[in-house]
Amino acid sequence: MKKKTFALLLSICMTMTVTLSACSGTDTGQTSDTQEAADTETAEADDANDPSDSDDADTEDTAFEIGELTGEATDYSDESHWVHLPESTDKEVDTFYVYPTVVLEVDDESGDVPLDDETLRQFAPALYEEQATVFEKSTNVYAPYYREKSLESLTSNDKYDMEQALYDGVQRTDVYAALDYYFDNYNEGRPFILAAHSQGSIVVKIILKEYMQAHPDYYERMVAAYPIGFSFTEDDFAENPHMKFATGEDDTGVIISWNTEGPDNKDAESCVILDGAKCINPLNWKTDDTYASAEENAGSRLDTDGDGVYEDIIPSPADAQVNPDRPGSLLTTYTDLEPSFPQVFGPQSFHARDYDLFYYNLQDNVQKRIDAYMAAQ
Ligand SMILES: [Ca+2]
Repeated sequence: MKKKTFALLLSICMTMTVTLSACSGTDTGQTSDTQEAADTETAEADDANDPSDSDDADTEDTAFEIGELTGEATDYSDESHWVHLPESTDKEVDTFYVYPTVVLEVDDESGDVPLDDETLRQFAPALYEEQATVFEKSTNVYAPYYREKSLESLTSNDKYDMEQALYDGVQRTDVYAALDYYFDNYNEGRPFILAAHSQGSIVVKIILKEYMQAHPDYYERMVAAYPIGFSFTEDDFAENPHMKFATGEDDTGVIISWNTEGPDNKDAESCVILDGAKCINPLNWKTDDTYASAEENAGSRLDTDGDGVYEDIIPSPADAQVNPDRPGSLLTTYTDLEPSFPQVFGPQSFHARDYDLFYYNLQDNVQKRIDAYMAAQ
């Protein structure tokens, strides 16, 4: 069976019934640093203010506690639990990439997709090829498998509750364990980038709010976070003053995000656009509504025939403008694209093309922020 893009998969699944076999989980019972920390914290809740109680080197310097985790973490010492590990670490910076929603529905009440799910195993690597390859030019890219929520399960939550569903679920447990394993065994002190799309970006929001606050020693090495295709809101930043949204093309330690839409999504309900969402334009790296014509687009990368091979579209017809009337929305007048799952994103969302349309500007920007980070050391 040929690989297809997420959008194509969605469009197919909208017109046919997909039967997904119920698969057993892949837990191995390994306990992560974070799980240990959470267990320790739970056991010592009554005297949590005494720092001498903690035996975890990563958390003893901070009063910030990671909330109790759900379930047993996936074993990330097993390389089959990674979508991608770099063949060499010849770059000075890493990327940790969290994939978006891959599986539409599972035959399990939890909505959690087991790591041996056939659809997940087929299409998570396809999503990696589509999105995470943009970071390969400048970084060593690490991408864990994690038990994501199916699209059906995730979008059955009110959009304001999707973050809570992933926080309470095994998604946070898995990705924290993957981060623990990555920092303990792979990172070797290098600066890093967090990257994600859609559901993965909600997970990265949780990482930024909680995991990074519990690990300030890691957080200070974060060049930038690219959790694209979800909303980071004014409330998020007010409640988490350690998080900052990007204001230009080369600020570091910041969050970069947008949601690509055509004009017809003007008043649409979209599960990824939250009230007060911020947006940066990937063509001119402005957060105001300064228009960027397609001439500023360094190139798109699309799989127009769905064979899994991406073609460079240079010059690209995609322009972009931060939508002044719809916070969080990046407006493009290039609408000759299949909309992404209108039932959840609105009639003219190009959610599944957030990376593709601006691929080469994004690739350039990654290098620019790395250069700025290195110059400041
Ligand atoms: Ca193709």
